[in-house]
Amino acid sequence: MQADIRHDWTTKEIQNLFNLPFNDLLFQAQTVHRQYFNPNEVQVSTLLSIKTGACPEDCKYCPQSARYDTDLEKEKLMEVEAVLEKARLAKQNGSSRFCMGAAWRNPKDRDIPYIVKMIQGVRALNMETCMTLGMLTKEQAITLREAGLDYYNHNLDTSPEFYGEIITTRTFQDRLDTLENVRASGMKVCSGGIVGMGEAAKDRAGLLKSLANLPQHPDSVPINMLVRVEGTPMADTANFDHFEFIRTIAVARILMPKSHVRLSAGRTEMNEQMQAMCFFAGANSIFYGEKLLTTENPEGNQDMALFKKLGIEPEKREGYSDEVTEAALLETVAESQEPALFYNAAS
Ligand code: SAM
Ligand code: DTB
Ligand code: SF4
Repeated sequence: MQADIRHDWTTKEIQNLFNLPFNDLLFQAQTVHRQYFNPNEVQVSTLLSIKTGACPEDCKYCPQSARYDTDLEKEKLMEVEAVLEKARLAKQNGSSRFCMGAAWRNPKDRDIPYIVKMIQGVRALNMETCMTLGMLTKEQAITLREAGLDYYNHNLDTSPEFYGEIITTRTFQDRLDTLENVRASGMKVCSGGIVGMGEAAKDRAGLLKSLANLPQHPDSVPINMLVRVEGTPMADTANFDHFEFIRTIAVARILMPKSHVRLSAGRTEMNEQMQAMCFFAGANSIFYGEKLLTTENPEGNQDMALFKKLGIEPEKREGYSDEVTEAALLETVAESQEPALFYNAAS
């Protein structure tokens, strides 16, 4: 019997899942995971920052906000051809999805023609396209969809109750409105959040409840562990308990059985065993490549070495005719002979 797809989760039910004995929670999550996915496949995407820094928003975690002094090199919107060059490289390295992010509150109408060319160019490489550009109007969402954008990432970030502690320049409702515009346009929704920002356990439950009770579950749910960047108000936030992180992945898997749950930012703080536990808890997507948007990510060969140790293969795209990228990834997996025992793990 397959787990029901529900949109009426209560806070109590979610807290009860979080409070299960660890083994019971992981067993339940892995059981649900196997009902909808091959447990030995993980989807891989590459990220590129197409416009970096000088963002007018005040998200307290973010190195790209103009309000914090983070030593970041600001960059204007990249040239279309430079973006496509990076996409070609990502494809050669085995990625089948290319995600482009901009440090904007929202795209301006003058940016849209360039954005459209980027989408069309990446599509022409036979890669899936994803963008995260801030808030979108209905019309902008339709334009991006018509250009061929497959996914739009827009995170809820945290619970509605904690949200005001983290961002004051846009509301939680603004985020829900953008998600509604993306959904209505027919694009696939990627939406998740960040843990480890000093939120309470009830806020992690509140974030997952908000995601799971959307009219449709997001197709992808990135769970980020806060990357503490010097100069941001969150630089000195306490270490986040790794077991609580794994529990968050497991509960996301149980609440949203058909969604790809992405083990997202924060992996350079996690050793291989921790990441393996996250995959067991139901994470089945990662960002691949040495950089996220502005911060470090594990090297691609480390990830492939880990995949090899765990018998994981990169997920094949549905209806995907071009075998080149999968072949490239599998070759890298085969070549990864001497994997590092740990990433930049403190433990
Ligand atoms: N500016 C757009 C926006 O905010 O929607 C798109 C880019 S923004 C960097 C995308 C997401 O990255 C944020 O919503 C947040 O969840 C995540 N993020 C940013 N900085 C982070 C950090 N230091 N640690 C973890 N996740 C982070
Ligand atoms: C998401 O949820 N995580 C990614 C992606 N969506 C765009 C971004 C993580 C950013 C981490 C901080 C940085 O590299 O700037
Ligand atoms: Fe700007 Fe996005 Fe960073 Fe917020 S998360 S400061 S909107 S780039």
